[in-house]
Amino acid sequence: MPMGFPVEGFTSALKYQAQPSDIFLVTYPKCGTTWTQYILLLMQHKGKPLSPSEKLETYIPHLEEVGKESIEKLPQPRVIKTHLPYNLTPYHPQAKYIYVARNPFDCAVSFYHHTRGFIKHYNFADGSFNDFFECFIRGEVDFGDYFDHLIPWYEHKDDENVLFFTYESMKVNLKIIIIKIANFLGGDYLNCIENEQILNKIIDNSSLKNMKINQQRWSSKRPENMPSFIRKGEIGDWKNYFSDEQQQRLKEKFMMRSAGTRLENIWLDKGIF
Ligand code: PPS
Repeated sequence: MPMGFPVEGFTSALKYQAQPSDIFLVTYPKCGTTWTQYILLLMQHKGKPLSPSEKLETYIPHLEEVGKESIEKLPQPRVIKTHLPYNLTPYHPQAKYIYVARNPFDCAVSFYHHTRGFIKHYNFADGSFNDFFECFIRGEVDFGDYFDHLIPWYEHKDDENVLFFTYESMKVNLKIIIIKIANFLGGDYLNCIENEQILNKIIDNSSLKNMKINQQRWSSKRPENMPSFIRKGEIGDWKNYFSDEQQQRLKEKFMMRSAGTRLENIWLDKGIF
């Protein structure tokens, strides 16, 4: 767990009783959580953006940060963010689970900047990427090993109540992803894709350019000399950080952990690494 998250939040989160109407947004950190979280909110609000003084987490809170009591106060149906792994995520067969995955290379770089930037939580402001890489590849980072998170969820990607997609697919064609989300959630969410104007507003307000504005809506303030929370938002930034040896080591771990699954195809055949 990130330092700064109360332990009680975590222990009480594990006891949250999932409701049939719940929608869980599940991710490993730095894999597209905030982007998808905001898209869900925009879908609920017919594309209307959050005002600068509002916080995204008020509407879609982070389960293991706030604990179960705060979640239970929300009206139903609830949308709940979590980074918990599959076996710890509260489950109900009728609840819906949206899982967003991102390639581990870009995830590691994004996580490095996250860990540097939240100085009081991590005390890692002077840490190098090489230092962080060693933690990441050993799984000694917030929420544990990347592969321990991704693989069990990937194995459930075809479950009726799971929608699995990648950050990279959002970058390539966000409209298709929004349509998939609307069809998966049904009900009022379908209004967003039946009305072209609303759909365009959702796409526009969740663009990288617009999400870089008023970032206090999704993040606490970072020091001026650190990259902002919404940083580069690109595919392939890892190439600016990884040595050949680091690339090889993470690729080997990926191959080893994804052996016997079709996971490798979601990024390998797209030439991402
Ligand atoms: S967290 O802390 O786990 O909630 O972080 P998370 O939101 O999962 O991931 C942050 C990365 O997502 C990028 N991001 C975006 N990319 C493209 N378009 C939009 N609109 C967008 N919003 C967030 C953000 O920049 C982080 O990635 P990096 O690579 O660090 O830029």
